[in-house]
Amino acid sequence: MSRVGTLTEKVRTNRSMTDSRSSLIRTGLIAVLGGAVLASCANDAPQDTWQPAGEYAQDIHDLQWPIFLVAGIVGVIVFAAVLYAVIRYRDRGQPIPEQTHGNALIEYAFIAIPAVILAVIAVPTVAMVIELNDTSDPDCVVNVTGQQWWWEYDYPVDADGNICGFAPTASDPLPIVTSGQMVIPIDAKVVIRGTSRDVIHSFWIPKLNGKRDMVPGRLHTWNFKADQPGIYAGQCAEFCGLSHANMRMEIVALNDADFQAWIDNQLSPYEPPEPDTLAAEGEVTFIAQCSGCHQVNGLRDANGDLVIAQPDQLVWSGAAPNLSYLMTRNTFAGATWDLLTDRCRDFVWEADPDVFGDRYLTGVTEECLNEVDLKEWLRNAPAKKPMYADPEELDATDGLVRGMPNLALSEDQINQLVAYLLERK
Ligand code: HEC
Ligand SMILES: [Cu+2]
Repeated sequence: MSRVGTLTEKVRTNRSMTDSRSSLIRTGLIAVLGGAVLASCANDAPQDTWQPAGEYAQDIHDLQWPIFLVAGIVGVIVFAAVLYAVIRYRDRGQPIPEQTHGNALIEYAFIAIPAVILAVIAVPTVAMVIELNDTSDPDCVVNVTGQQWWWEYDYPVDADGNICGFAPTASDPLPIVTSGQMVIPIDAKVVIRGTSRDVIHSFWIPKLNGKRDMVPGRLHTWNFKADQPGIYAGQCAEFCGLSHANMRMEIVALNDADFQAWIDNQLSPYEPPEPDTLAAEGEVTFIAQCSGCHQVNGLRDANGDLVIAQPDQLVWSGAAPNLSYLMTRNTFAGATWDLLTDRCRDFVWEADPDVFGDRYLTGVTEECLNEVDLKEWLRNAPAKKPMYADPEELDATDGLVRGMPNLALSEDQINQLVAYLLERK
């Protein structure tokens, strides 16, 4: 090669070296800025595993950090080696180097080093998995059942007549049945016994523990403990069909006195609406239109007979939410919509732990009711939350609805029902 040739070659190489360097810097900057933006979003994210709020999530977090660190160091070393090789050995038209078969020592080392790292990481990881799965000696047991597309919680009465370790004031208490928001006492080891009535769902409250799949025909246990009163949000983490994205759940943690108040309220007797009110008309409409699927404990028909829902004859999963105390929760339909207006929602959700319980137990008042979403739901539920719940879709479900159908209610009926439901607390 002539001298001139070598020179131009050199200049070309240098220039493309600078190009690649500046593009590298650009990419690096974008990555750092992007990371900063993401990190700032995550600052008060409700579903952040990096902000544990109870023992089990804290355990996972304490394990996650050192492993993330080890993985990070390995990642940086690998990245640096790749970068070095890419720059140092990039194609400058040089002849292909001599090909060798490999180096036994290096190959063994590359097997041994990761094996040792993984073995070291495995020790605390396996220990932690075993510890997290120890669901013995619960302070409180809640049965959790997933179905398309909401969670039901029922609180069994134990042999001593206690619910979740608390003695209800009511004698002969019934099990409490609720949905969307699972209410627990703080600082208690709450064990859920979970399953599903249709497909596989996954129960996940990131700030309180990892995920647990809920498989039909099987029983899965999982622990929860919350340090502070408040609402901890989560969502179904296993694709479960059309409205998977609308299947959320919340754990509401209350201090002991507030939890006791919650239990007693959930067992309080049915209060029929005052005669000749909109709510009284709503009760009649409810019995006619809704009570086939939805249970309201203690509701009696015109003959004085108890009205018992039979959702198993109408709904694919065999269940519909119990509406006896609907207005004590503050979200509905798979915890996807608020029963509270935005302002009232913030007042509860952003409350300091010491006043949270009081605000939560107030439930939904007339001034705070988010009528818009509730009415939209009653007007046409499948339009709001995609479900296979309308007659033309029933072929796929053997004549049973999946979710809540469009009941073609009039606006008058809807107003009556809202007035009636507003008293369910
Ligand atoms: C064919 C059965 C069926 C009938 C009839 C029915 N619903 Fe529903 N409803 C459901 C199912 C199933 C859900 C759960 C849907 C979901 O969240 O995915 C539901 C959810 C709801 C919810 C949300 C409850 C919660 O805690 O999340 C309300 C409120 C409700 N229905 C009110 C009514 C009213 C009022 C009527 C009568 C006008 C009615 N429903 C009639 C099946 C029914
Ligand atoms: Cu699901």
